[in-house]
Amino acid sequence: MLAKAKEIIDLRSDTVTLPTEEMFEAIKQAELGDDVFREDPTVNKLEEIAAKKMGKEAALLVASGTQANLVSMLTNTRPGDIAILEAESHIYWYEVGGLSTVAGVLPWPVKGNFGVLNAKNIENVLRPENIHYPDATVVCVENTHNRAGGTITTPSQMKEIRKIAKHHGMKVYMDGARIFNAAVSMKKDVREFTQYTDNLMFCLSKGLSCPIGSIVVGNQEFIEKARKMRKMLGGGMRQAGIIAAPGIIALDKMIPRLEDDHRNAKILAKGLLTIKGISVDLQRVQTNIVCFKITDSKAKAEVFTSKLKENGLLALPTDKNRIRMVTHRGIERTHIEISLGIMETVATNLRRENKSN
Ligand code: TLP
Repeated sequence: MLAKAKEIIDLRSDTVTLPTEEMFEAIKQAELGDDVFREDPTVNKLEEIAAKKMGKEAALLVASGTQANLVSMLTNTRPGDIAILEAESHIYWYEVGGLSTVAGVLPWPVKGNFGVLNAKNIENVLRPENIHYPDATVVCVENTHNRAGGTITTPSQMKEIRKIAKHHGMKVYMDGARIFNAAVSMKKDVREFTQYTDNLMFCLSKGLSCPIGSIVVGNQEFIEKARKMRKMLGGGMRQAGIIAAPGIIALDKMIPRLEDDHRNAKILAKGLLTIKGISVDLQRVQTNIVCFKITDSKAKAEVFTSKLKENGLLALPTDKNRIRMVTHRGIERTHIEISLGIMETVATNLRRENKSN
């Protein structure tokens, strides 16, 4: 008889979540049409629901978060413009430079406070009109901020950013891949955040458990142009209702449960605090992401995560000595307890090895 395979605990990302049974059923039952002709009723319904939920006029279903950001940047700017963004933002770090290579935009990175921009650090990089300078036309906010560890830009901070952006004639765009995590964590309606943006995107395929998809939201004119940009990028999809059907369930049912992920992330972070050789800033654990540092100068994040993997625990190294763990629907409290046990063992073993070397 075959031994039962040991369960792998996957904390690399909330993108690993699988669709629910109800989502699979909805995919099977979805009413379909050709979405390039705007004839897919399921896509049309999802876009309508998404726009309403975000307090904007219109929405557009796209393939991924990266495509959503690129479509939005192409729509918000002209080649040669400056986009002001946080120095460790996803658009700047992880999107293969599409902002520059495809949209022809000059990224102007600004260091935020744990990923959060403010009026002062934006104002510091703004320059008066001058024949030499490109136009800064958009400020991008990432909410929650991935590399900073899921930190939230609050509605009042958003308001401040909007004020300075508008004062200087710029648009406010939000990479809201995980904006529902921010809203749930602060117990606020998501529109309290989105009201300070001109347009934004959010992901269906992360904590909301959909297999594919992100949504760009904004006014009618913006979405019309974005639709064309999506087509240009090869993102015009046909019977995309099979993607939209689980998206409708996600927006209807999957948002409140993000609270469980936040609770588990806090338990994980507090547990990590007790492990020798690991440091974590609890203040930064605001949603479902936990970033921690390996403090032993000889230990490397890559080595640490490969040892975790040998023990059935998956995590992502994000720097030489930093590791990221993300909680999601596949992770229960018991998984957190098992993970902490594995972390303790690996940390202790590595300390011993480093001492004897
Ligand atoms: N982030 C992924 C990886 O790319 C790192 C993850 O596992 O967190 N904006 C933000 C803030 C994101 O975190 C991500 C995905 C994206 C955009 C891009 O979304 P996808 O992966 O759908 O292209």
